[in-house]
Amino acid sequence: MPVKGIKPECLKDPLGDRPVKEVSPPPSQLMTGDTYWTKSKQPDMDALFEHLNLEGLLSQELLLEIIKKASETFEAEPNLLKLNDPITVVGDIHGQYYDLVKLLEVGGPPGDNQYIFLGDYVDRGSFSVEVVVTMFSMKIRYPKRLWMLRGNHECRQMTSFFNFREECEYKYDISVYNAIMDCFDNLPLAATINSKFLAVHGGLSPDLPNVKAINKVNRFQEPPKEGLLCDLLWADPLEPKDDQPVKSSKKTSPPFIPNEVRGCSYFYSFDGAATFLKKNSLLSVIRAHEAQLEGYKMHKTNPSTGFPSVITIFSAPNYCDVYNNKGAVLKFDNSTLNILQFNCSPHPYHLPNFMGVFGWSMPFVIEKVTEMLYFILQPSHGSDDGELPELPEKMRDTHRASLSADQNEVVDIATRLAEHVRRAGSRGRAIPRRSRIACARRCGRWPGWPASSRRCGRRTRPSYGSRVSALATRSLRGSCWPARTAFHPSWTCSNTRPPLTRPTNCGPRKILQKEDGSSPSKKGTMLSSSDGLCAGLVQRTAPL
Ligand SMILES: [Mn+2]
Repeated sequence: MPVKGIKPECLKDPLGDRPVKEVSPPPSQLMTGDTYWTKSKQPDMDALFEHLNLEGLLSQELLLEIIKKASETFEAEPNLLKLNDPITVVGDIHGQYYDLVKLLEVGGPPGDNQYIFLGDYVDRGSFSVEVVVTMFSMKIRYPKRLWMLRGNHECRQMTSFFNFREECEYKYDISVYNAIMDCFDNLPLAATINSKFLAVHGGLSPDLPNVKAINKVNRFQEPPKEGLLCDLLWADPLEPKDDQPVKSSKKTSPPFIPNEVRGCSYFYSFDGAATFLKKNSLLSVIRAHEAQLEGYKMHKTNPSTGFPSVITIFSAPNYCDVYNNKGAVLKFDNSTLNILQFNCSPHPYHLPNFMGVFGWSMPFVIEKVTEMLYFILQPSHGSDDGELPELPEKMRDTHRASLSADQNEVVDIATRLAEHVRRAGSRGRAIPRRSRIACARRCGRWPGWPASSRRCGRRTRPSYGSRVSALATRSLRGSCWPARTAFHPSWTCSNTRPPLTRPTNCGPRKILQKEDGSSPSKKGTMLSSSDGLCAGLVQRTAPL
């Protein structure tokens, strides 16, 4: 049993031959209620972080207890939370536990600072379970200081399609997954901050005339493919196209158009957002749901308030380990909006789809054995024998004299095979042409291979290296890789998703100079909304 207050006991290294010594070995024991709960029956956050940082797991009993407690807390909350500053707003996390730890450092300790998370805690990254455990534990510890909204990934359909379900089954089992899904059904959907900002994962809906309507939704369910609940989780702001002439922006655009990128829900236009904001006396919609290179994006400024109509915040730096984007959080304090950016943190590596190293290396073995068998079974051409080089004299006289006739024959075959391989290689044809049927049979039998290699009629199979990278693609389950946007699983994939671009209207600097022409301060830039609803907007970069 681990003893309270003492560093978790780690796996031993009796021979001292671990190749990467600067990485601590994982804890040898599961965390149980004895070390997790303090005397006052609160989660011991320090002990939990220490355990999870080392890739420690929890006992299933404890994990289910945490999920149940958090679930009960969420269930008691309304669909629409009413919050006030000071508060820090956080966007998508996507299973990037080690970046969440960094985020909490940048934003300040969760007990001393109020936080609201806008959803998408799971999928994509390999540490979604750790993110969920941390978030739920913080919720239990600080129920009125930490708030969690539902994102479009917090549902059964997305987590089965992406990798969270697989991760739960790999690290724990399906009962843990089911308990987490039931808990996600209880998450609230949106929040108002200072009655001036609407915080939500995706955005607005044609079925949302006013914010109060959010409280009328039955949220305790798997989100449907359409309707208000779907739109709050899925909608995106419509971005004006670069080639669009300026004059057309004066015309009123339709408030909502179908969102073909996501395969469900809508794009809400600037006019749609501005109308909604005015009707509800709101200043801005703060949402997550879209990766941003700078970690945030200020969408089109509303001329009547001088404030961006929509702000996107994204808190998963170096998203999917490939985007090289910054993460950011918004800090509201004293009606001032601060943007804190942060970079990614190193994390342990997992093979795609939590594949074991044996499963991963199996295709290598099969490839080599197939190649070997092919050459052994290949009928030899008479002419080849004559062309084979003589064995070195020393080998013939000394070594081969000690072998039996059979053994000598084996050596002959091996020498001939080696020569075949050498010649085939020099002709650029390591693996000869094979019949379609044989290829189909062979490729079709190995479930670990990505779909592309099952396509037959290829002259040669793609190398294992390319199959491994294709597996990485499959692990992200996007049709193109890296997948730019999460799309509804019911959607048929194509390579038409929009690229991740540098925000065009993102700088508070830009907005500021447009609004009042004053020069930016050294620490950042200030923006005041014309009606004085929000005193300022400051951008600062956290020390990285
Ligand atoms: Mn999302």
